[in-house]
Amino acid sequence: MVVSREVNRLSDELADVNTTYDRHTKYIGSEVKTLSDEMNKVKTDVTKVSNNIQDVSSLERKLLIKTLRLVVLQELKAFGTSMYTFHTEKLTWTEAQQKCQEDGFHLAEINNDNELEFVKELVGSHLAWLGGTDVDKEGDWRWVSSGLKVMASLWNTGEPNNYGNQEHCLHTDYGITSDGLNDRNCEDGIAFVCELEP
Ligand SMILES: [Ca+2]
Ligand SMILES: [Ca+2]
Ligand SMILES: [Ca+2]
Repeated sequence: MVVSREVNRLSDELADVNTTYDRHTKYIGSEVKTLSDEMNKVKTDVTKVSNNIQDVSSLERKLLIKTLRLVVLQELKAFGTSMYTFHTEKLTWTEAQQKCQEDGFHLAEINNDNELEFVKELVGSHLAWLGGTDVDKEGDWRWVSSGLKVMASLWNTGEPNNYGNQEHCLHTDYGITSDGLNDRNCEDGIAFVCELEP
């Protein structure tokens, strides 16, 4: 009888050990699965990041080659810390801004009198778009690249006049009778100046 009781007890204990073992095995199995899922996620993230880096470096390479081309062709002018390109191709204000942005530039923003003199020299008597507009709020002239107000001293006498209620874009106007900036219909096609800030 004693032996049989002992056998029963041992057998119960063995059953307990087996249950505990099963529970632990299941737990470890699920932990391993979680870890392996996380590892896979990390691997995917690493692949994504490395693809992004490749995209960025190929984009930078393209921009660098474009910039070098401009330097070689002597089309890139430097003033202060910025670089500029002057385009005689006649585009609307929006098209001109897009063209500048393709090269990482924006339509030029005049921040002081010296920069104005430089741009004046660059464009000569060409009418050329700059990056100012009052399209958001009539009469509130702003540079789109910084959001700063356009200095009142930059305008030609009598401008901006918002002629026909249709003049919301800013351009250079240095002619026989003009010596400053003018507002004009943004849909007109004229030359333009792009600026690249550091
Ligand atoms: Ca500027
Ligand atoms: Ca206007
Ligand atoms: Ca005008």
